[in-house]
Amino acid sequence: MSLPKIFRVIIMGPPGSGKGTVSARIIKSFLLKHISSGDILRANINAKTELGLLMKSCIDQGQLVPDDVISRLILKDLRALENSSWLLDGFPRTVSQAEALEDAYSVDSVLNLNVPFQTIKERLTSRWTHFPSGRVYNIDFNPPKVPGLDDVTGEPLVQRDDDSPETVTRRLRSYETQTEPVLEFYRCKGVLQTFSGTETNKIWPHVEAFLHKKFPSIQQGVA
Ligand code: G5P
Ligand code: MG
Repeated sequence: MSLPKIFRVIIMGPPGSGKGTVSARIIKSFLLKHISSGDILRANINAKTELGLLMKSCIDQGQLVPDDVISRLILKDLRALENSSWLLDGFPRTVSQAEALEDAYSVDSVLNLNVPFQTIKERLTSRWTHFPSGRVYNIDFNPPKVPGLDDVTGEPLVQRDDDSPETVTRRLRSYETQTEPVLEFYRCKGVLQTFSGTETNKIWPHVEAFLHKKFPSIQQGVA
């Protein structure tokens, strides 16, 4: 009997392009485990782990954390998911990270959300997050049912320290210099699929149709 195929998918895009929002929709419809590097780092900061304390100033300043630190962290989590299909959000973000991932796993698809920087700047100042789960809200786009509180747990929402306009500008700059070359890395491997637009609700049907066609066996409800 052959083992079921494991699918490995990455979601990329500039800060605020909707990676978290689209990932939440993907895992509702597809049997993929969502791993977000930013959520893992913020959980470490919240729990005041040694790693979290070391990385906090880097993240608050809108800089990337060192490649070896984040690669070790993510590859350890992926090893624990050896028999599951996964969706990786926020990693890899440099060519060196992409190479470290490639040494361990081959990636089936890279979904690239291509959203203009001006749209992103407007979005991030009105983002509210539930840190324990990583659920994101936006005052205009998807407000919580009760202002300031998470829909599922009723716990308070907070704004990320790195969502100030100056830090967002720095994050976008580091995306251009350090992360855009990763798109080329995956384009050369023939696995890059780009989705362009300014609204997640218009981008999402294209992502969903692509995944349905490419990975029919991991739709929720398909045995
Ligand atoms: P993160 O956490 O990976 P970013 O900067 O890549 O952070 P971010 O900010 O989490 O990405 P996103 O997930 O792409 O953005 O977007 P989102 O949260 O879904 O949506 C943004 C907002 O827009 C939300 O409020 C959402 O509700 C709203 N929205 C969505 N769609 C629409 C729409 O159509 N219209 C409107 N109006 N609103 C919408 O990384 C954080 C930091 O961690 C470190 C770095 O320091 C990084 O800066 N880090 C790493 N460092 C090194 N290497 C790595 N691999 C690292 N990973 C993380
Ligand atoms: Mg995110």
